[in-house]
Amino acid sequence: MRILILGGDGYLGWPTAMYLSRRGHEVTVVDNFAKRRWEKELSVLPLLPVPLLGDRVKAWKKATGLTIGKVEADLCDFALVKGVLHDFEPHAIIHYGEQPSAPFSMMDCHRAVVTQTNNITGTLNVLWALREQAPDCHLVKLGTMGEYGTPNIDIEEGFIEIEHNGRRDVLPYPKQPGSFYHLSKVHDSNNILFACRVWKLRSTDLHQGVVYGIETDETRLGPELITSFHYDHIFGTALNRFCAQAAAGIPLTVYGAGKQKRGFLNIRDTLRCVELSVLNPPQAGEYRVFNQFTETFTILELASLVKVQSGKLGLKTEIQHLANPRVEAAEHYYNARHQKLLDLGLKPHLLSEVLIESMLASVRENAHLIRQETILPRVQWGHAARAARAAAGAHESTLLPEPAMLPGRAHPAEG
Ligand code: USQ
Repeated sequence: MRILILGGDGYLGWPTAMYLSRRGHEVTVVDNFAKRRWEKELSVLPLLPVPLLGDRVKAWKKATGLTIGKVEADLCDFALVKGVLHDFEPHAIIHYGEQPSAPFSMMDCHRAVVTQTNNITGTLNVLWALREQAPDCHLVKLGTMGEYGTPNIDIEEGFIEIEHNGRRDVLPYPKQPGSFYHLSKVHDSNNILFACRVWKLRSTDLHQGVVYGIETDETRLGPELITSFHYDHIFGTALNRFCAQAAAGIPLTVYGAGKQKRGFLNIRDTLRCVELSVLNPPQAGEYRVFNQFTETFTILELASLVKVQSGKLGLKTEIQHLANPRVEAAEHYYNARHQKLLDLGLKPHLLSEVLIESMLASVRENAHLIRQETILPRVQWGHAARAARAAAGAHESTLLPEPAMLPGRAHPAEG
């Protein structure tokens, strides 16, 4: 198939491009390198320097003989998006091309606007370009499990049957997201659902959990084929951060008591889920949601697993309960359905001790590159920030001053 990967220079986009190229698809990557600019702007670069897209594509050709196309384009430029679809005539588009961080979106007004403008405008442009250039093309959109929040009932896959005043209907599942980033995905979902309904486009909205992992079969084919690994407080996600913290001898940063529960998946399963979606497209006019995660853990369970495994490697790891910088339920019911991808044939790579050990070992090799000042959370969601700002006489930012601690001097434990 001819497949376009939007945001194909990123943590998941690049491994997806290689994975699908290796399976015989004609792959072209579209990216405007915005993520690389945000990383520089905030001084939160990935653990290892990531080769430029041009060099990655050359390295891929050298390693496999296969060609991955590349186009530099901003999805917020409609003429460019339309031009790419016109030239490439894709059978499927995989859309990762969004600002992916919740803390980034909660940092200040500017970043909240950047997140929502970039994400929502980009997706709207893709929808209009599909309508005009490729109405049969299948849009596989990366959404997030965070769209649902943590309701006190079971979470379904996108839709829920409701009985109200004696009548029944199947309606979009209620969304209670926890950041302006997660909200941007909800707005996207609504726009995509609408476009499928009125224009008969077809789309799979992958409500993905928190991804972990450094390696895929393709990134292992050469040092220039690595993907970006973030451990910082902006772009790093929970398990990846904990592994980096353990490798660097820093206490693990559990927010609050760590009883918040989330869905997780291995980066290898992200690739397979996307492939399964592409190979099994929906009907014209169909908008479907797959909940894309394989296991649920509390944050404290994850930290405890990392602590035990790092102990086996001779690392002495502490768990530190920080005051939670986010506004999220501290303890809650969480039971989310994730059946549809299993029905299509997904065989999950479940989190094992071996995997944590190999992640730890791999990060440990480069532990000297870890910049400790980027670890502690500095973006506050709620009133704590207001108080801190008032105390500092500042107005505009929820970014707290750079902490002087590490390791040893802890934020107050929340228990
Ligand atoms: N957390 C900690 N300590 C840390 C980092 C995170 O306790 O050092 C906690 C957070 O409070 C939160 C949970 O871990 O309860 C997950 O946080 P995260 O930073 O790993 O993930 P999140 O902000 O939810 O976002 C990530 C990706 C995003 C994706 C989302 C899937 O950055 O692109 O959409 O995971 S989900 O969480 O299912 O919405």
